[in-house]
Amino acid sequence: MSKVYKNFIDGEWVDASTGETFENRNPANWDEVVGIFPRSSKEDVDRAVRAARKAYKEWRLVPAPVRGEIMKKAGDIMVERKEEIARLMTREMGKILAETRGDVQEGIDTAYYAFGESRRLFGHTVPSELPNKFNMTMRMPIGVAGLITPWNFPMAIPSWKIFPALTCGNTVVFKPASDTPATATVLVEILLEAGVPPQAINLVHGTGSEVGIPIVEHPDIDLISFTGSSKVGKIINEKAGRQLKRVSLELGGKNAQIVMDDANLELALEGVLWGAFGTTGQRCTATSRLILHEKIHDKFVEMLVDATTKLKLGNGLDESVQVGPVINKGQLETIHSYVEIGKKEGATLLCGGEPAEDGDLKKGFFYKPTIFVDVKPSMRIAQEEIFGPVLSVIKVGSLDEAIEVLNGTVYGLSSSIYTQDVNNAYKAMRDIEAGITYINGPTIGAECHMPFGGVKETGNGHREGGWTVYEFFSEVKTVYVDFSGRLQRAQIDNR
Ligand code: UN1
Repeated sequence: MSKVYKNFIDGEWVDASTGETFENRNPANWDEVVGIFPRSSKEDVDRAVRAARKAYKEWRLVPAPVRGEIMKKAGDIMVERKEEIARLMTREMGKILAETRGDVQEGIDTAYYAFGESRRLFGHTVPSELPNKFNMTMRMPIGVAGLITPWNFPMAIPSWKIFPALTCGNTVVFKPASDTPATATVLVEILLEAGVPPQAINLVHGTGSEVGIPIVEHPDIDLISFTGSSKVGKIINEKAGRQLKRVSLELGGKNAQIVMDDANLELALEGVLWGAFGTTGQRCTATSRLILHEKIHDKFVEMLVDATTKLKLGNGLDESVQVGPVINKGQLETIHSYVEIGKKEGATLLCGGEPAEDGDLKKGFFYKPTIFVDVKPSMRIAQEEIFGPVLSVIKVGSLDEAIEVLNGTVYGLSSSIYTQDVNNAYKAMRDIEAGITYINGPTIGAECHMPFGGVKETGNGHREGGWTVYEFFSEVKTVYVDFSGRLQRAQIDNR
């Protein structure tokens, strides 16, 4: 019997008001049902928002350091349950154990960072232009936060949003991806055990259109944080914009790694293998373009293909496996359709290019790590986000050309350059159009206490992670205290 999960609304574990459910299956073995989940609707969202609104009245008045202690406790529980959560996550979305352990660790780091930050929600004190007057800013919570998260980082990304939202004094309505509802449920259980007031965190399972959109459109939700595709992000921004909601969007990427002729090639090889095929290429930050200097192109491609064809695919619970399945059948088909497009566009396929179906692999959705060379920057496989293990290699003649190619997409999330020349490195830091640039490291691997986000169609200017996400989840209030005992007119009485 598969485990039956529930929503958490208004302090109770409940079924969806529709009475309907959906299944969550293991992408490495589609016969295995991980759990049965409530398929919720607008009615459930309405109840969740009412509860969160009620809870906000008290939660906003709890001292931030006390809220922070609850986050610390949640981090402690995650430490104890790390292995169990990692295993559940691997079964639910496929990535290998080393990575699901990393995903839980990112949640733990984020909890502990929130604990520290809860004592640092700084405002400013600023001199007044008038005598006997005091000016300052304070950080205020905003209200009810609607948090909509993807399946590729089932613990880390919800943690990036929920911990700072709560630490700042907001209450939460949380809709996790319907491919990873089990990990999300564990996170909510942990927050409750740690002491978050039950109505301050509400979990509503279901689809984007039936639950996500009602959250975005709900007049009593004040802010939205969403991670997902640029296509959906634009719809959300438009709908939320009509109500002037604050919206943070973390969207697509077409991240590139540049390898210069002076690079340490062994290091660059390890970087691209991890960046392109780690998490089966299913990160917003995944390396999906490799920009090679012509002087090292042929040699590097040979090293790369050799190493790529040796990667071991399989069920992520097997510790010797390096690449897990892709998330579901639909995604497998999308990836394969891009491979067909690449071939038609005239790129040369060097390895992969088809589903992997040997033995047990056919029970799940596996795709062979794929490399195209002779890719032109304008080809669709070099422009569009694929979200799978497909790498497009582009040859260039100089650093300027490499940066121009790197910048030549609508996205701007992560980027990387391998070079041992300090001048190249600084030029890249300045001229690459991306929210994140790694020097001699792959495009993946952000740390939770640093700002995370992108430029252009990757987002709308906000940053997750670090101190910057606390700016998103709080509002600045400006306070003037006049202790002169008389009316002092700014701009007039002091002139
Ligand atoms: C994502 O792909 O959506 O930097 C997030 C990284 C991870 C987070 C990725 N720490 O690759």
